[in-house]
Amino acid sequence: MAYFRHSFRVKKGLVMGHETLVAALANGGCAFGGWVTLNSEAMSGVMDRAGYDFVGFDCQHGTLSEADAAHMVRRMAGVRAATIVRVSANNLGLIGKVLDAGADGVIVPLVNNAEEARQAVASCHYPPNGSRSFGPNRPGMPTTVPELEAKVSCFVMIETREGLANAAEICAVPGVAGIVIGPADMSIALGLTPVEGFTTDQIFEALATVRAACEANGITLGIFAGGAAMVPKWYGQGARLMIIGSDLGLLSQAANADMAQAKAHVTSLT
Ligand code: 3PY
Ligand code: MG
Repeated sequence: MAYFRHSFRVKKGLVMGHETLVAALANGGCAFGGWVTLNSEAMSGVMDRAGYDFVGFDCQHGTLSEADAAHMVRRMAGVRAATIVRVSANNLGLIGKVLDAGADGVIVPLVNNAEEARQAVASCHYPPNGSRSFGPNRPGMPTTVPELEAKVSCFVMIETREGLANAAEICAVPGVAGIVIGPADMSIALGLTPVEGFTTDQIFEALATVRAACEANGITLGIFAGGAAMVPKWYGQGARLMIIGSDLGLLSQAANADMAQAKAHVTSLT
């Protein structure tokens, strides 16, 4: 593809960006994401080097805006990991901004029904298939509409009571690449505490509903896993795209462990 040929950081034969995501999900495989919530290019570099299949940028709950994410995505031209941005809202301008920078996909939060899912998909496609405006701005990106459209995956989140009730129609919208479950918001929708979505089995029934709708339409079921230790649990529920580690979470875990180790050393010496 043209955007591979033009990138000077790409080594011949290496799988890159969108293709990394496709390869990870092929034949029932799992795609694992590292999650960037801090507005720092150092974070995206660390995530790519760690070997995640995709690097996700969180404009909904992270400290970065879509403009910040676009800047970081643009700097990731030619890297191995795919880049996926969770936009802060289901909005044509915001989605266009990150796709113009070369993002390989978007995750659109809080999608409640088929109409909202169609809107998300339309923002990823040019007329007559959608409403995206033309303006790719990362050097080396493809220049034709079919190539630009082919490299973009549109994931939508089901994490509300209404979204859950409409899971079948949302999953049937052409162009939806997959569903991402937000366990915290889903828990709230079900009358639970946000943390119960991760620590109990109480959202399993809701997950099974979404899983069935995904399987009926041949699309991917994804989830914010809450850590690598949770992979077996979600894998068993059918999830094949998992966001497992965030910069802030991993950093605070490491910092806590580091400090505990330092204190333990001093205790053992005194
Ligand atoms: C949720 O758990 O609701 C999420 O969206 C994770 O960020
Ligand atoms: Mg959420």
